Amino acid sequence: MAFDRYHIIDSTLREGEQFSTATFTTAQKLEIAGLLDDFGIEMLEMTSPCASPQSTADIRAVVGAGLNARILTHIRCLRDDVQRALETGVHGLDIVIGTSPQLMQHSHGRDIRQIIDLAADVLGFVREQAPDIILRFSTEDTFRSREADVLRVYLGIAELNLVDRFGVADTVGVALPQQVYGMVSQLVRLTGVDVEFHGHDDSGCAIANATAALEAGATHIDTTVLGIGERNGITPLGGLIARLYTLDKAYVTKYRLALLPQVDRLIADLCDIEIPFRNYITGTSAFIHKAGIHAKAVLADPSTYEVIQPQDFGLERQVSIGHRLTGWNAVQARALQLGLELDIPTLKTVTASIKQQADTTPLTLSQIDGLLMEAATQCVQ
Ligand code: HCA
Ligand code: CU
Repeated sequence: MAFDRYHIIDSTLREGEQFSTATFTTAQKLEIAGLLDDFGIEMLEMTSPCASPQSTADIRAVVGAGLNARILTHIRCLRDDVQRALETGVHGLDIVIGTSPQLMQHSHGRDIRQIIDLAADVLGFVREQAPDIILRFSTEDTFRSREADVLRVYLGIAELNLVDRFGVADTVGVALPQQVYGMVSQLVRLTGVDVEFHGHDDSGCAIANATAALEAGATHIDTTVLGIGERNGITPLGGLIARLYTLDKAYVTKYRLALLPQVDRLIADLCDIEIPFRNYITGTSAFIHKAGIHAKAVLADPSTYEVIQPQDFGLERQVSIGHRLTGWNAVQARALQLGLELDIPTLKTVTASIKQQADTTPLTLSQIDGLLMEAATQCVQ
């Protein structure tokens, strides 16, 4: 299990740029990179310098910012791409080539033997040019590739002793956690090389799959802020943090958790989208308790219905009161916040009144406050 020695590779500046509404300026990339660096992300992956002149300049700019995070760029398995990437001064190369039948036929037209030969040539070229650069080799669409093909490629490359890390990618979001566990544990056992997992979320398993990868010994997980990426994206940074936090908070305390709301907000604003209401940790409803039974228990001890402590992320829980599912304990808590000490029969009467009105329309907090004040005045009289 690699939960206590994993690194996050945040790819908001690469996979994230492939999200439908993402086009970051240089200044925005610097702002994102700076904030993720403050958060404590260990590695940031950036779009290939071959994508456009601005992409090349942006890598130089982010490398020049002198962050603690290592800056990686994502390139095809081609000598020319390596050359262009090395010229930017980047700290690491993430090299990728497709191994699924679909990609072998429609993307590069090579068979498995030719993929191994090409990778040996390109990875050897990297080491000649930049002996110390961080070097990762990954098979795109790993989980629709034939397992025998994938293992042949990785074993062939592991023998050459050129790379620091292998990557497995669930490019179309079809893998199940058990499949990810199986593939990653085989790679760890057979090659002894560090393994990175990159998982898309087309069918909702991206966080579970990243967790399975860590359980199997993966050392690096790819994320993007809010999960942005091609189609509906990849493992979201906040979602991975939530998953690991609930296994053991110690797995995530190396990060500055209180910055997460700012990180999610920045990307939502730059992409002109909302943070989804049900988002992990930062969604508007993530810490709202509603039903009377829940509210009562949470007011007595938040851990009854809360596995994540909002204050660790600079956030606050809310107890929703003005609806038909409310209970007098929640109403009492609000009264006490207002400095009103009402007896239980009075609180129950106010609660009954809230429920009756809320059957038609939920009440606002100020309407509830009005009812409580009124009840307090009547008690005094
Ligand atoms: C891509 C595909 C990729 C690569 C992942 C990786 C994927 O957009 O180029 O290199 O680990 O999902 O396979 O993002
Ligand atoms: Cu991807």
